[in-house]
Amino acid sequence: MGITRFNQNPILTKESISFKVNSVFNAGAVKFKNEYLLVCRVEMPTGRSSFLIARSKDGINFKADDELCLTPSDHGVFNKYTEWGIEDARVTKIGAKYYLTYTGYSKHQPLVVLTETEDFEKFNVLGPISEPLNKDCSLFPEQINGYYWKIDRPSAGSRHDIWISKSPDLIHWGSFEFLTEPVAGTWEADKIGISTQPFKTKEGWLVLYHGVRGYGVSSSLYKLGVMLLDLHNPLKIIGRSAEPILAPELDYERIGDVGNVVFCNGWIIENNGDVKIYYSGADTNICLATTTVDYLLSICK
Ligand code: BMA
Repeated sequence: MGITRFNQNPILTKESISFKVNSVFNAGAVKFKNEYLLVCRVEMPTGRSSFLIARSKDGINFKADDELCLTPSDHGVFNKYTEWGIEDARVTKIGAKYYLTYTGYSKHQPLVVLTETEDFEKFNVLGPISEPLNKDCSLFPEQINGYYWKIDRPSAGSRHDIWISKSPDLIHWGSFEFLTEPVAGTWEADKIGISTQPFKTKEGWLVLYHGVRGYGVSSSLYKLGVMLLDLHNPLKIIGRSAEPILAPELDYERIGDVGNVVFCNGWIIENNGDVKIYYSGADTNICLATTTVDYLLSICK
């Protein structure tokens, strides 16, 4: 089966937006009231990003709203941590609420911000749930052993590893533990970070992640991989793809503001096991690729 790119990619570009933006990319994805929602990152002409919702009945044809849903200045007392933009939302439904975890960017450098919503109209900013330098955070959709769990990617010197931590209330986090690291000499040699919200299968928690390999003086190649974490103890990795499942190949993935990037922070998994991966090419657009849960599980083995 494998991964199939939608033949009319990209599904959203800056031309799809009714106001002036530099780019639309890196969308969180969720089903809400029989609609597919993408919480898109729009980089404004200033170079600072905000979030804009795009909606669809079929998961393929999206229409972007006319107004931003969340901006850096909506962050009240936390504005100082989002002044340079908010980026790359992951959306996790826990109980009746939806939680957005995303990068707040400012002179303090990137950190992870948490915001909740029940209707994707009113957003309640809960504030930073990490110190800088941290990005690529996703919440697990349910409590495990009595705690909420998150996965994120602190950067410490030259290390860009994935860590896991726990919380009794989603606000106060502790029990920080290392999960996994880049693999020397491979496509994911320099950095890794989680892509999607974890999805529960009988065999474990399935997650997409990105792997980065630097080349030349200042360029990086971003590709996607998949891993499977133990259902009862996500600190145990059951399997991880040896090869990338998606890599920049086509013009819309190679050419753009940041070339040779496929980056993903949202997927939607249908009841029949079909998977819609929303990803961005070259930090410039939003694309769709499809696969199945069974295929992703098969390559984790
Ligand atoms: C990462 C993030 C993403 C971006 C990617 C590739 O560090 O900042 O927003 O898509 O780099 O440029």
